[in-house]
Amino acid sequence: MLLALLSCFCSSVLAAASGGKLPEAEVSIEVLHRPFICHRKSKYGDIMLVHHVGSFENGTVFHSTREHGDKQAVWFTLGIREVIRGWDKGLQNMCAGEKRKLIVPPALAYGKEGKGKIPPESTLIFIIEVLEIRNGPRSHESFQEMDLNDDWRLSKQEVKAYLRKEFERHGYPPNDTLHENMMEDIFAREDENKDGFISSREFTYKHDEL
Ligand SMILES: [Ca+2]
Ligand SMILES: [Ca+2]
Repeated sequence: MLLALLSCFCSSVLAAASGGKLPEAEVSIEVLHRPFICHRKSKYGDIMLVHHVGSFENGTVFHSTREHGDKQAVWFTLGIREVIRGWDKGLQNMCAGEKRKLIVPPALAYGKEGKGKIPPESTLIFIIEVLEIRNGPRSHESFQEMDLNDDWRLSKQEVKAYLRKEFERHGYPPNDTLHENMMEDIFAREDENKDGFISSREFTYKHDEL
């Protein structure tokens, strides 16, 4: 978290030093298909299963999940920079079954350097189809599940109870020493104001850069 804050601070300093405001790059979103029934819409922290086709502006396809590799759809977490920023920005509020076309400028994709098959300064076009949306580990729902007494903050006992339950769920024997160490580790990282509780704000990912 501290690192995220520092990098954010540095980039705003750089932007200021380079002589004022850089226009924020935008991703263009076109909804190609939206299902009639939509039980939930994607939001930051959700994990999403998608098929996608990525191409350059000239139409050359550089990746297609249905054609390449193991031909499986891929899971990723929305909003945590696991994927390019263009996806984090462009895949919010989607329904399972929805299909979108995103036009992602280089600033929200692989930028000046490029990556692998992607040359520097490439605008990328994606057709993305969402197969499934689930609660990620940082979702509001997960927080509520951990917050046993509904006071909107997680105590050390609540975090330990959660760890014990998760271990059981995955078939591991409870291990108090391990739970204690994991809990201390979690609090060292997440309890930013060191008041002995993880607030819902501290729990949720920061999205400063999105
Ligand atoms: Ca609580
Ligand atoms: Ca706290």
